[in-house]
Amino acid sequence: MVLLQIYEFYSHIKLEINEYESIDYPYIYDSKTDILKKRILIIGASGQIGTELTLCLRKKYGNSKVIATDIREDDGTLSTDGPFEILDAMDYKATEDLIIRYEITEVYLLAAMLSATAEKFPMRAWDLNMTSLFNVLNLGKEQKVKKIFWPSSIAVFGPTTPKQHTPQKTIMEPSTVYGISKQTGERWCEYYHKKYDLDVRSIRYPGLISYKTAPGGGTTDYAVDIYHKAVKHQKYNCFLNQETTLPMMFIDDAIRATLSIMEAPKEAIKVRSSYNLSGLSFNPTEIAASIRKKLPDFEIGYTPDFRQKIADSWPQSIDDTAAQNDWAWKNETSLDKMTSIMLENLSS
Ligand code: AKB
Repeated sequence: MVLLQIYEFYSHIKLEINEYESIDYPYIYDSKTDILKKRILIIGASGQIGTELTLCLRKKYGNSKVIATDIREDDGTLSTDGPFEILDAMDYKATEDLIIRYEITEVYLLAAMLSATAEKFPMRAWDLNMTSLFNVLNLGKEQKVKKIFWPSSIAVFGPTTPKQHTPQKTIMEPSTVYGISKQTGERWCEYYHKKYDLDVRSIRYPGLISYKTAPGGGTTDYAVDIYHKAVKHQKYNCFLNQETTLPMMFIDDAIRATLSIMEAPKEAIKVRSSYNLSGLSFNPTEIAASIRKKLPDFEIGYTPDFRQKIADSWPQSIDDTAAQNDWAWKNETSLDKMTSIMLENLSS
């Protein structure tokens, strides 16, 4: 009986190592022991990035190794094949309990209030965005977790930032609550790294476009909403004006970037605030033109609202040389390719 259990234990490990070896990801520096011990906690897993990241990390490391959490009940997407727990990202004790119970080694903190909603609820946004970050930074400082991922955003830039090919280091005077919280968060990540040698890594995401889970409360959300209208053969009324060019990215590229930065060796990560990340840059007219290549009758109209001012304060394109040099980042999906994938998946 004991022998059988020992056999089962070792054959399980062997299977996991073999599964791991069969997956072809470019940046794998962890030892096999690290991989076997790896337990990942995703906070805010039901959101736009969280859903896809959880599914991808489970595929890579095994379903039981990736614990998805969110403040909302799951609809079955994340709880069917792996562990799912309800967690309020602002609750330090509950976060700590889960980290201990599941022997967590890495945390991805994705819970946040985005730009448009944050302008409506400034204090709630500040509370959520900062408290959740301090919770995980302090758990890291106490060595309860080894590695942390925290997303920043192009919202850290402001009206005085150069708009074209915005450099990694430049003037940053964000004019939105969300942008102020992300800029502050970046400073704290860098501080915890320098002062406590905490391995916290971050990316300044552009607007993300995906079909599995809708974004919620962002200024760049129009670039997802537009596809939902197009597949229903309805006209789209855009809340930004036709000239509003913003940095954007297809979700597959964003997930690949997230895995790459997290898997790069510690010494390779030279920016400990957050990395610029460039994907696509387009305005509403250009995305509509891309849709029309597939759906020639598609129509768009424009009624800019309060989100126009937010968008006008952000860059139009991003220089991501640092990410390219430090962890070999390269965007892959073009606007037309993304349009094909979005229309195909939203139609089926
Ligand atoms: C938003 O629009 O608020 C987000 C972002 C750019 O961080 N998508």
